[in-house]
Amino acid sequence: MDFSPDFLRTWLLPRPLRYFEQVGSTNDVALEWLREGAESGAVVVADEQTQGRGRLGRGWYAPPGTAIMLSVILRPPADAVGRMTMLGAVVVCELIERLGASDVSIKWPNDVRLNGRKVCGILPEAAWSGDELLGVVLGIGLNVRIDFTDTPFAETAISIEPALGRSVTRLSLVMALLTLLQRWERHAASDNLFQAWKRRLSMLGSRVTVNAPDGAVTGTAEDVDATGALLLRLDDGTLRRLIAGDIALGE
Ligand code: BT5
Repeated sequence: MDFSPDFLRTWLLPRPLRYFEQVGSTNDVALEWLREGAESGAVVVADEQTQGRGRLGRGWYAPPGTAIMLSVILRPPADAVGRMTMLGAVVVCELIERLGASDVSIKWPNDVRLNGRKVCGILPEAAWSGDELLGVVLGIGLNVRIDFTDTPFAETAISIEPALGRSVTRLSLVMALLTLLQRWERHAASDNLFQAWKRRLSMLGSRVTVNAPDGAVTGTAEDVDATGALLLRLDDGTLRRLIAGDIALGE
């Protein structure tokens, strides 16, 4: 077994861990825990999710024993709340680069790519009590050894082990990920984080189509701003600022 919840629990102290062999969604557990008053840095890990969530009602695929599914409770300062996707993406990029991978990039807004394919998805979700922000749950799904053959993701997804050609334990990955997260979290509002994110973006200068909430828009991905928004130069010369949406490379 390449994962030990008991080892992780001790290593994490004083921060608490909730571990599940099987759960609906680690983000749902963490959001509930946050509302019950969980401390910052509390971690939820599952070996399998039955209701793993992506954005916009999409699902997340990961058979048991093959991936990292984790949610961390954070209480970022107001100026860093909008930076949680950026934070997660930079942390995961550094993690994979430290394993020796060279082709690691970020597809705006929330995919980490290895060799041009999605290796990780990031899902930050905030919990509110009226107008008061209780905190944020940062959900991370990382493919370690998922066999995507005969799945709908065979051409678009990748896992760390086959890409690197060697085995890695999920325990060591989770510990390294949480260590990097703790290090970067304090600098979530900094220009350093923004630059670390921006230089890994794969599509600046390329022609892209973004499925924005109000419909698809095509243009050149000119830049990003410090909030993480994408600045898209439309064909009529105007600049459109997009804060969320899906991006499709090419026309
Ligand atoms: C994401 O959504 O990429 C965010 C995924 C976050 C998953 C984590 S796991 C721990 C925590 N608990 C949860 O319930 N969720 C978080 P999005 O950008 O909407 O991408 C979802 C899409 O990626 C799906 O519709 C598929 O097309 C594709 N996909 C699903 N599983 C995948 C995988 N393992 N690897 C690569 N692509 C996948």
